[in-house]
Amino acid sequence: MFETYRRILHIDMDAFYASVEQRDNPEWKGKPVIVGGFPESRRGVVCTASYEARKFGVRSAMPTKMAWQLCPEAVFVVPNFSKYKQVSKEIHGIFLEYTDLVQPLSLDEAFLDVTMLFRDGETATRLAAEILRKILQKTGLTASAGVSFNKFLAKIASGEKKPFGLTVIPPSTALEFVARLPIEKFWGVGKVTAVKFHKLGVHNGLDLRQLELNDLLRTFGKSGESFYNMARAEDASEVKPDRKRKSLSVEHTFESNLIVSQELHRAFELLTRELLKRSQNRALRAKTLAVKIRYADFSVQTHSAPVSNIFFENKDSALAKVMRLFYEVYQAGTPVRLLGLHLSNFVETNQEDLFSL
Ligand code: TTP
Ligand code: MG
Repeated sequence: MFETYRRILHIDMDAFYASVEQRDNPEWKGKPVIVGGFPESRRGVVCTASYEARKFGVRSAMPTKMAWQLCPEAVFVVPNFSKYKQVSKEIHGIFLEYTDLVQPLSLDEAFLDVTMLFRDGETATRLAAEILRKILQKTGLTASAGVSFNKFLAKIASGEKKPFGLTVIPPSTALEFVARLPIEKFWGVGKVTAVKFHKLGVHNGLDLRQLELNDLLRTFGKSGESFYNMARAEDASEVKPDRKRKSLSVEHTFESNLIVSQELHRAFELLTRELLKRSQNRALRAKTLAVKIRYADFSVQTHSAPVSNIFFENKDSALAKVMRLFYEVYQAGTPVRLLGLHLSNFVETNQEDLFSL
């Protein structure tokens, strides 16, 4: 029913702080805007620059003084973090409409694991486009998205066509993509590592792929293995959601509507397994379980009930509980388009508790 490779999105706002300032000061639109410490202060650095300012060579982390020399006509603005945090909240709210598997990396970017929502890559791409549109609608700001089957590639992809770009790296082109990727773009390659690689004659992914695992381990320690994997377009790291999440849901839209009871049962079996896996990964126990049904006519029904510890300890009793809730409200014989499970009212446990219970 579900494909074997994952669907990961990486969403990153374009020239984030500067775009917020341009949005709120329309007279600055289309102009070079630099957000950072004031140029008079010797220690000020640039947080970010609008795309117009980047044409002059202005970059994040550059001393503001240097930015001022490169682009004296720019509008210099001090950062207003509470405003950026507000926008950040709004975009994360949008992500959470789709999945709980959201891992924020900073105020303006996050990974989303949408594997459970779809069967084909094309749909994940459409979802990414929908999210970009929603962000624009709700915040008036643009973001860029990367879609791929692991975090490493999704993150690289989102940077490929900025601003307001969407890039997909499917499994069929991933090796070729990585082969051409400059070594500086691999995760964990800073200035020092880049120099080491250059000395070894490694300038891109293809060069990197020629190195043996043992050599990489010897030269780079633990990171050697991740370089070895990335060169092969592999990255097994998971999207780790914010632990403070207060709810967890899994849902699946079916390609053709379900009506046969065995199919419904099978779908819930997979959803229940995924739900338990995710709550275990996150060492979370919920007190409330809800079942969601979207019928073919798009009407939605939800039904919830309390759950006890046994739900998390035994997958058969978990499934039995799910099926009981479902049949309490299901309009028998009506075709179903989507099924979902939702846990809420979390109490945080730690891994030790999970095993000793
Ligand atoms: P980025 O996403 O790295 O940059 P950006 O959103 O400004 O531009 P891009 O279109 O290339 O994604 O960082 C997000 C915000 O984080 C950025 O707007 C300002 C802040 N930031 C700093 O304060 N200092 C830094 O060195 C960097 C890189 C970012
Ligand atoms: Mg950004």
